[in-house]
Amino acid sequence: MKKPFFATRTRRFVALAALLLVAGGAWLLWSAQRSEQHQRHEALVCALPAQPAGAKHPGMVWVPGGILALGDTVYPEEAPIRQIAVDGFWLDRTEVTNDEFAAFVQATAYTTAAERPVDAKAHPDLPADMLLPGAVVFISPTSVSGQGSPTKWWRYVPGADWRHPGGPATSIEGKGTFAVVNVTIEDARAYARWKGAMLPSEAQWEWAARGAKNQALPEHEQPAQANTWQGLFPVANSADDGFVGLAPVGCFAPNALGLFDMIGNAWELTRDAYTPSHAVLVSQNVEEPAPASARPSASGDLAQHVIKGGSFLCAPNYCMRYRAGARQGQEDDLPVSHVGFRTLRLAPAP
Ligand SMILES: [Ca+2]
Repeated sequence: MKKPFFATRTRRFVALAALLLVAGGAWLLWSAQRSEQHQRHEALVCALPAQPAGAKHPGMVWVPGGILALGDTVYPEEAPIRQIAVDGFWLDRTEVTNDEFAAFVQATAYTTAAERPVDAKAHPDLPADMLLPGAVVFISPTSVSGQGSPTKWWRYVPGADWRHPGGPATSIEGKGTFAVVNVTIEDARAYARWKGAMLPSEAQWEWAARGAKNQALPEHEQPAQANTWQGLFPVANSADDGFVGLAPVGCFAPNALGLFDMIGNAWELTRDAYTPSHAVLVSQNVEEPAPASARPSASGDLAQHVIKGGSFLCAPNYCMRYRAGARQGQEDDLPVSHVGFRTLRLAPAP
């Protein structure tokens, strides 16, 4: 039987309205998401949750002890996985910020390594312009050619330091809550000593990043709640996480312990000397080793310390080091624009 014209027209109208409703909803959702991302691009401060009044160690969280499965299976330097006991400790809930570092510099008149000439004796082969005070800065290449070579995106920039993260023409004005970068192990140690704290060992750092859990099957996916690199490194950064470069601390959800940005944003210095695997376990639980020097080690390599957590430059196609078990060596006297730190305190549990 032929359907009445009116009923057919009504159904068409209802179908069209439903389609428009769905499309409109999708558009609104997309707009809201883009708007949120846009706002995060603009963010210069991300609010941190209040800590209880009378907190024993303000700005720190308690990390209970346990047995850590140290390491991972993605890159050779993460192997072998070792079981290691870690005692409890307090850890900064964020990376040290520019404001916090500025307070230290103001109180002590400290001059960072990047603000001093490079030790020519330690680096006899460096050209004169690389002996000037400065730091190594990431500069995104404009062409895809030669993108396999780090020299295409890392430049030694005279005048780059913690106050001028990208070089003399840049500043940290308005970026007091951003992670401090372009600091060396010596700088980080000086700050930590001033605070009555120390740098975490690799094991302590990794245990905290894992939320004080012995993870039998660590995650290898690029995390959503971290400032990393989305797109094809080093040429295409879609910044879906809201940030092309560094972010203020605390813009992403904390881990189960309340620690922010353990993964991504800035790499974090540890107090452990770097070795190319966990075959020889150097990670210390409590001892602070003697200060390192930039002189070549017995093997002839420049002394390095372990950095953890990856940075805003970690991408799936190049550096899947946005994982708790990932690690890298960082030259002791080389300030870099993606390396910062946080501090640890050995004190009784709350
Ligand atoms: Ca990012």
